[in-house]
Amino acid sequence: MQRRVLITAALPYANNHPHLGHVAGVYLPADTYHRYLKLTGVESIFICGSDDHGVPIMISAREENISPPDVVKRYRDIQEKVFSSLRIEFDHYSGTSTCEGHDELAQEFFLKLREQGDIDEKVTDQFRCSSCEMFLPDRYVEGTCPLCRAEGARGDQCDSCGGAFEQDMLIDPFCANCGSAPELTSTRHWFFRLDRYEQRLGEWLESREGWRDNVRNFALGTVNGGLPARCITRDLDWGVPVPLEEAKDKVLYVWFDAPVGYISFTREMFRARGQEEEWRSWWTGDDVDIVHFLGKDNIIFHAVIWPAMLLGHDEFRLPADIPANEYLNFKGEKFSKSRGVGVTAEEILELFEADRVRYYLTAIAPEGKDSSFTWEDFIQRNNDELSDVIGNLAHRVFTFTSKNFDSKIPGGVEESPFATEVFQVLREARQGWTSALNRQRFREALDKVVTLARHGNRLFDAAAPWKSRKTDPVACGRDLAALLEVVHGVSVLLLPFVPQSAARLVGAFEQAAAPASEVVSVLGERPLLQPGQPVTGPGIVYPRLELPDDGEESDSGS
Ligand code: B3M
Ligand code: ZN
Repeated sequence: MQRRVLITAALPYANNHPHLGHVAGVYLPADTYHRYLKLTGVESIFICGSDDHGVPIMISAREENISPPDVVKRYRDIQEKVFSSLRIEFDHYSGTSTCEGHDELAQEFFLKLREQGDIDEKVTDQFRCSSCEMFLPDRYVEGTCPLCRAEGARGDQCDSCGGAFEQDMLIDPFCANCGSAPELTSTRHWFFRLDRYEQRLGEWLESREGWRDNVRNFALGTVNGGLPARCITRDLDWGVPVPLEEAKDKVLYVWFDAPVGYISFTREMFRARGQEEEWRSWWTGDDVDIVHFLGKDNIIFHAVIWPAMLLGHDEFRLPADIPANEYLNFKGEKFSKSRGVGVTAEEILELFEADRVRYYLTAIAPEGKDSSFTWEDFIQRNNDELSDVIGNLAHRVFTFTSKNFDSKIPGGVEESPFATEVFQVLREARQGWTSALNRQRFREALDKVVTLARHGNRLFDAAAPWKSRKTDPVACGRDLAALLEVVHGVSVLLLPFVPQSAARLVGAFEQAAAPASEVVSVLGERPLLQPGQPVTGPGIVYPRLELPDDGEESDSGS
């Protein structure tokens, strides 16, 4: 049975500008994977949207004196614009506060779990600020650390000594929002009994083959360490209402409703297309692999808590894979818009084409470990690889064809040791590329393409068609036809990574080859270009780049 794939990318909070760390770790790999699947004929959908609930969004709204939906709208527009400039193309981009039926589905999860005894109630004491009229989540109550006496401890932890303690132990607590002293106030909350899922989660995680070690080991370690009940309600007025009479002023914890968005957004998309029930087959079908892309700080939610919710709800499939990435850093620090560390997607896109950004972020993808963005490296990888290896190969082969063969595919690839070598190199590249992409190893897959192009340049040098043109025109045409096959192969294999520029390269072969989706699985198996058909090189696709002014400054340490 042909498999279908449902791809999700972690829902960005609707209060920040996507930075390159998010793009490199989550959205770009998910989009590349989606493009790869489509190119190879696998039916797949790509779902995302904004994570609209939670305290930070409420606080942003208060600070700016606007409503949470206004904050959400503003950031969702920014997100959609950034994603579309990067050619990250979702099949549906929604949002947890606007998606039709989202609240109800999240509530259904809550009620189902509660019915089967997975949810406990408890009354606890929490800080409440009477001037802000709200209970204060941990990061909004500050004070002096009871352990080391440092100021600036937050909620239940202290950054100075690294200690953790109960909220009510803080000395001289004050509301981070308005500065007044909060009062301990008792309040009732609902807790998800994760311990009831420990065994099933453990067995399931044990059986996950091919998952990234960081994801599986971390999740297994968490489960094996025992899962305490987690509070899944909050005293806030922004979020999905808790569906109980006795919890009128409470909402579901943002991490309880957010992953449900993956399902509610899928349903919304199909309903908008007039396919009322189609969503269900994507969430229940045995033939569907659900793949969640995310950053490492989200592993616990996707590999432990969300699967427990799905097991409890007992209707939808568990994720087939969770390719979580490590972090992309900027000068050794985590990207952070609020702390002014790094580059936002908007900033870099003002200076460079999307494909240049996509190329570099894939080339340094933080797959197995953290990686680091620097401007020098950005320029260098683009120049050394895209310009000097790939662009150069394409340019010299197209130019030679236009000058000497009237821009037509020469008379066919014939058997020759040279052609044999070319086809072997092409086949190996395609196989390596496929295997890496099936394992979501984007960096490795891209490297296969660059290596193929490098090989192509060496083969061009070895064939020296500028010499054989005079001494043996037949051999010259035969070798050039084989080299054109390499350029075509490189162009097709680049499509998922740098879609716009690769499409220009592939476009050169429009009349000489079948569409990329038809040839991608047979690259290197046989000649794919029709002799006598025109090929029109697109000119210089990857001109060399120069360091931007502020890039130089920001990396020279000045
Ligand atoms: N909103 C993203 C983050 O932690 C978080 C993902 C939700 S995915 C269901 O930055
Ligand atoms: Zn306050």
